[in-house]
Amino acid sequence: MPENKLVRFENIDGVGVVTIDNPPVNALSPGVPEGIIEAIERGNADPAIRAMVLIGAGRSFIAGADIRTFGNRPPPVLGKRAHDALDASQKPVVAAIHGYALGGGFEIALASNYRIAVPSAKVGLPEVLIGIIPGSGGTQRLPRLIGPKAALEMIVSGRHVPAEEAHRLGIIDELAPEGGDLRQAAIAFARGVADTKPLPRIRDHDEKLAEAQADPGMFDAMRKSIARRARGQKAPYHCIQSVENACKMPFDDGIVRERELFNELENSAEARALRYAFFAEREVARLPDIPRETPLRPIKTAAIVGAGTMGGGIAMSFAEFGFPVQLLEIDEDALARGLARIRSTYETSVKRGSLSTAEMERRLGLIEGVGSYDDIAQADVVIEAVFERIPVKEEVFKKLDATMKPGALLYSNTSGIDIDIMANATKRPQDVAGTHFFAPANVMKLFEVVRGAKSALDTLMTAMDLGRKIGKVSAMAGNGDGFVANRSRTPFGTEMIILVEEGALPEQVDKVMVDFGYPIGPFATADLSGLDIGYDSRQRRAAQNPNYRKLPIADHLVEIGRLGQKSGAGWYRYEKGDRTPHPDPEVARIIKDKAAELHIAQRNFTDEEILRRLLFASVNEACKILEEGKAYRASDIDVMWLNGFGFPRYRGGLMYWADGIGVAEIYRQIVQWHQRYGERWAPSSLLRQLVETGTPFRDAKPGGR
Ligand code: T1G
Repeated sequence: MPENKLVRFENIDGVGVVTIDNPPVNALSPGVPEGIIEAIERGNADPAIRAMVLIGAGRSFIAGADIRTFGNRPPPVLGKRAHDALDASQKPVVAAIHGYALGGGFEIALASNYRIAVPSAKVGLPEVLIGIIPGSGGTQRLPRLIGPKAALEMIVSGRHVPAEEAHRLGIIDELAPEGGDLRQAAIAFARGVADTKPLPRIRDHDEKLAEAQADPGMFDAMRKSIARRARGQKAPYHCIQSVENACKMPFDDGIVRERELFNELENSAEARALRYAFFAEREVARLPDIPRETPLRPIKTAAIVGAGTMGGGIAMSFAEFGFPVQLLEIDEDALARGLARIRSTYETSVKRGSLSTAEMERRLGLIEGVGSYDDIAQADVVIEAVFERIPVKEEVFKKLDATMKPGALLYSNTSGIDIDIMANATKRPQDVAGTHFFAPANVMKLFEVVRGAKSALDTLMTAMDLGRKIGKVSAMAGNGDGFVANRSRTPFGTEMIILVEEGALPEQVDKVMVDFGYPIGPFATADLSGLDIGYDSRQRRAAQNPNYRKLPIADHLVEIGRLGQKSGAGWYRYEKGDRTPHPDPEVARIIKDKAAELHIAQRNFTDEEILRRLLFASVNEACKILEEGKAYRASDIDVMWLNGFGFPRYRGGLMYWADGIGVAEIYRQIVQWHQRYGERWAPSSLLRQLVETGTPFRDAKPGGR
């Protein structure tokens, strides 16, 4: 038998140490499961071996099956799976966990007899996040180990559970000292259990399943509780079904049924789209024109200029990930309001139980309000988050240039103002770039890094890395009006209002997008963020471009004080203290009157036409962005829509969804609308090229090359 380079077996004084070595995360790529099976069988056959340890080389235990192989995975070579070999082992196997034990990796640990871990490790079954279910016994073993209720929560959420919590739950048998020698600790543990008979096997213990007999409604309760967020998806429901099976069937029958449910999903559209999103969010970190080894500037401390809603949310993002952050506001009252808003946001989370009081105090302890630029001069990075007015921005960057220590990074949270305007207000434009957060900044994951004409490579690379360090998904964007994310979204925003001019109602458009998978509709979203924000940017665009297509109905709502939720009325009306949008006949009347005034004929719309008008408009703009080289790849734009605009993840993203319809059909439709509606539907030349060459959006090259 040729030596398996991915799985090593060593006899350490009678303990067989099985090391999985498949960087970067020891995924169960072809050869790894086979190597584990061979090692376990070898240990059982070798009289010199009394017990075994499973451990991962490098930074992690096993992060699960190799996702790259999904859709064309070879059947198990040895006709059995690692967890079968573990179940059959006559000698104890100890899983020694550091880094991650996820998916199939965690299932191997669950099939082992014992689990020890360092406190910083994380375990979990995140399969639902890629549109499948655990397929190697996780849905049958975990409920037997921790009870069906706790198992349901872990499997349906897919969350990564810290080792200390897993220890409290009874998943981890022993916590090894952090920074100690896990391998040695595991070998010692294995020696200690070497003579244990019978060996503890989770599959043999049904006691905890009694919880389901006592509360048979728990499965339907879980189905009900996820109904809103799992709309249109199968995997979460298959997870619940498989755990329910565990409580109603013998172990081996449950395993067979688990595999059947898994096979139903492996190649589903939902699973393929979620896999695409998984890899797109890794690909977005690769910057073709910036060397990976570009040195990063060290960031230990941060400062935010402007304690408004965005500034406060940004400060909270830094505090959440342990960065001391100063919040600068010259006006004392404004600073007090900003700090109070942060505290009340935390208090709401504590009330909801999503944050502990101790954690709130820890984070508040990291946020310091200050009143002068001198106070922040020593910060490693400063992010400006003041009003979106050019003169105000220039003033701030002049002050930062005069105050900040040499080498400090000067970033702007502007959502669309030319970065070079801020850079040119300083004598150190190489240290300036855009770092665009999305509202609410402490919640939305997207972190758009905007490249100025003079931004240095380390300024950009450090920004990309900083985003990841504060729990965001960083994506690079070229400079220009609206950068990439907002620019690609703007035609969607314009088209939705023009549809209303032509006769669709806000509630109809919102229903179409909610049915498509959005958490809430675009008109309700606009009311949430405030209609004055859109109004300001439309005024700015109209001032810059005389041919700009005005939106009189939307402007009129703002001019009569309907600003959205914050004024109790916008596209919808709101009851006092309630955020539920109620269709408002007053809005329908305003729309009718304005359309008549503008001589716009009104008509009925099919849901499909509404969906296409909104999304095709943005697909066309995305092609123009790629054409101009303002984004590296179509999948980056998808990452932005998934993490910045709530695009339904199980649809992969705007461009991935568009590829599902096909370049030719989208082009045909856009050409038709160009003839009907004019210039705003002028097809991008890249789109035409893609049709001519039969190239899908995913392979579109920046600059159309
Ligand atoms: N398969 C293939 N490649 C993987 C991988 C996996 N499972 N996990 C990570 N990678 C690659 C990733 O693409 C990247 O590559 C590099 O590793 C570093 O990852 C039977 C069927 C483990 C928390 O869903 O959540 O088991 O870009 O940048 O931020 O029931 O990766 O460098 O070329 O994300 O430190 C279940 C998926 C599979 C876990 C580390 N497992 N991975 O995060 O690094 S289904 C998962 C993650 C399954 C069984 C079923 C994260 C991580 P590259 P990274 P990170």
